[in-house]
Amino acid sequence: MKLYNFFRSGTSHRLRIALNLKGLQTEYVPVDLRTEQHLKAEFKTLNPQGLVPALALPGAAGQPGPVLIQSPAIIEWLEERHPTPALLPADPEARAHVRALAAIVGCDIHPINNRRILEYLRKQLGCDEAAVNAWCATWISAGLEAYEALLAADKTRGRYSFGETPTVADVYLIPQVESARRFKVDLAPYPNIVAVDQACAELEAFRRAAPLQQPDAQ
Ligand SMILES: N[C@@H](CCC(=O)N[C@@H](CS)C(=O)NCC(=O)O)C(=O)O
Repeated sequence: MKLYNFFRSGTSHRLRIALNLKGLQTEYVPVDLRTEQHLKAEFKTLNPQGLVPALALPGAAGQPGPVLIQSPAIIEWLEERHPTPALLPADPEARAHVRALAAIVGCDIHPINNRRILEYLRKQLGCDEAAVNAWCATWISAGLEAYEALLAADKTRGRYSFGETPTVADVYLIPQVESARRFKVDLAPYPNIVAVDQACAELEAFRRAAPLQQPDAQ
């Protein structure tokens, strides 16, 4: 499998964590967002949306296989194709809870702080860096505040966002915490999130997926 990704991309980071937790190896193919390689025709033949990550699967008899896009879809595919270790709990209500935690990050924080949105703020709306950072901090904080409240309310929670083993909630949360630090969001109001981040940092799967561990990190 070829993983088209960028070291500092949160969606790439979440997919790297999920792949590592499943014990799967991939060939790392860097797509540099800083030089807009993702917008070039070559990459758009893989993902017409021009966004990372993309996961190219091997085909039969040396032929190219399908290219999977959209990290939530790829992570669901991983869970279906490689069910062990499970990244979702068995109980349907618990699954809905874990998916909701992941969606706070995946649907409500990340999309509005994505590079192309920030570029629009800068170039079309004339925002300076202070305004862009304030935008990011506002929406990251709003999402983390809700995530923290859900962690605090879960009296049976273990070391991670749900239970005693990592789930897709952690897969989504940890890259968002990384990004929060980059945008200098104060994490002090989120002690449960900080504790989950520390628990995940003890796991090799999370450590190996970190942005600065990637071959294109500079
Ligand atoms: N919903 C997509 C979002 C992918 C996405 O936004 N990727 C970002 C990097 S984290 C990207 O390629 N951004 C390029 C840009 O905004 O120009 C997914 O989860 O895969």
